[in-house]
Amino acid sequence: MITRRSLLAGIPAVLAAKGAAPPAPWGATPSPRQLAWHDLEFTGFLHFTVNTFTNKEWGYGDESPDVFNPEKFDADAIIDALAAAGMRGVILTAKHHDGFCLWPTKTTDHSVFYSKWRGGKGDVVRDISQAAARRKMKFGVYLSPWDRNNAKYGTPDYIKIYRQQLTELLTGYGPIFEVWHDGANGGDGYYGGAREKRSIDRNTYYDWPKTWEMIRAMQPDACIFSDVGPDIRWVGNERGIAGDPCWCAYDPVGDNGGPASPGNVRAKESPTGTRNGKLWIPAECDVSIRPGWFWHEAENSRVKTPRQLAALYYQSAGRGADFLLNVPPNSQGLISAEDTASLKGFGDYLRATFAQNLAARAKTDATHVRGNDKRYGPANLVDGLPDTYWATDDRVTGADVTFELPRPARIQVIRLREAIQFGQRIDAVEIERWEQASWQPLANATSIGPRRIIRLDAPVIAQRVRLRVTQASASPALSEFALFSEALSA
Ligand code: FUL
Ligand code: CA
Repeated sequence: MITRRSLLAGIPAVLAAKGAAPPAPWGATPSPRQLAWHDLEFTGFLHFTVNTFTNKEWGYGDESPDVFNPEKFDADAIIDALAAAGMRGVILTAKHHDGFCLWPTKTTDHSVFYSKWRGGKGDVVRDISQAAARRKMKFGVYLSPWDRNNAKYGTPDYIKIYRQQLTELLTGYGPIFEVWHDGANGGDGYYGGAREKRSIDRNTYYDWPKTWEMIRAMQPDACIFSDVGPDIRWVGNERGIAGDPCWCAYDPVGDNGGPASPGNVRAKESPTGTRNGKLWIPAECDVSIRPGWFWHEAENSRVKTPRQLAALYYQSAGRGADFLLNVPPNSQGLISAEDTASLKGFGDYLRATFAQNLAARAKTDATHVRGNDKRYGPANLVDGLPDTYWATDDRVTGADVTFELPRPARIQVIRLREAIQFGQRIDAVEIERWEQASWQPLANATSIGPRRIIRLDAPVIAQRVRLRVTQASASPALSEFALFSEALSA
């Protein structure tokens, strides 16, 4: 009898398999929850609390809950303003350093429940999470570890309270995509009337590993953000600017060279990450649309313009980080007209610029294709599909792809994406255009990762473009090469 086994016997495994196997992952690789987070690219931050009414950036914790009274609070209007900019997620300060909770928590009387707002029946966390869900935006929470109101702050009892607050937030408001732990910690505060300075040991006080285990159990898909990850790292500045290069791998080190923890990190490495690092902890760029994190009337004329937001987008999302833009609701509980206009202008710019990939119908040709197998061919770079990629054989770490566009095009923005499920493999690329019978340099870049967007100083006209992978730590695997002409509005 002829069996399948006997037919295959003696045929080398590579030939017996259908085509070449995908590349083996190299170095640190993202988890599924991190892959989903990378796809968000641009998210919003809402800083909102008693400070919005007291004109402060850091509340002392002695505010009367009644000062919180956003009479026209409209979660749908807030979410609409963020969605108009193209944001795909939103993170709310459920509790800032003042300790005032925007939901009716059972853990403290410093909350909306004890305010006159909506007769104590209001719940900002509920309303924002539901409005986000209606708009298909992901919802996340910021819960300040430092609590300047709580009498127990500095004792082990406060850690129980903090975890109880997290439990309320992570079990009561649907799916959470990101949990944000601020590094600012300790110092003076109201502390239940003690009005004193309290210092904690940043490495040990919070027992973060245990808290993170609890978050995993309650919301396994949530990414945990802090100065040191474990899923997402702070980029090391509050200006919204990632390093260049910006590696997704990052092995954090404490201020003094010892172990790192939230609030204790050697921040000079945060913008770039660690080439060859063991852990995949990509950067997030948090920055405010205004000078302050909270709304202040005096800053209404200092809202960043669409042009400034576009520059930040290229310096954050364009370097493979996520762009987290803070837009603080005002004391009425709405996004001010200045911010709304700027968000809309920036959203229009993004939509117009990235609407059409000029390379989408290009003819592609590569110097190397993995196993000469079409499944890894260069057409995968321009098919608009995130899961298909061009790859080379394992031993090939330098290769070129040419793109022949149907007609000459005006190009100003170039976007590349690696197939990061296999790690961040590429160290450097060059991009050229064919001009006057030779290849002329157009742009170059180092780290790519989930995204590299290059904005040229001025538009160029080109019909033939060449991508050269000039340095790679492992055979390249890229899922996208796209060309755009920039919208003029920003
Ligand atoms: C900082 C905080 O102290 C600011 O108030 C703000 O929340 C910013 C995002 O993080 O560390
Ligand atoms: Ca593709």
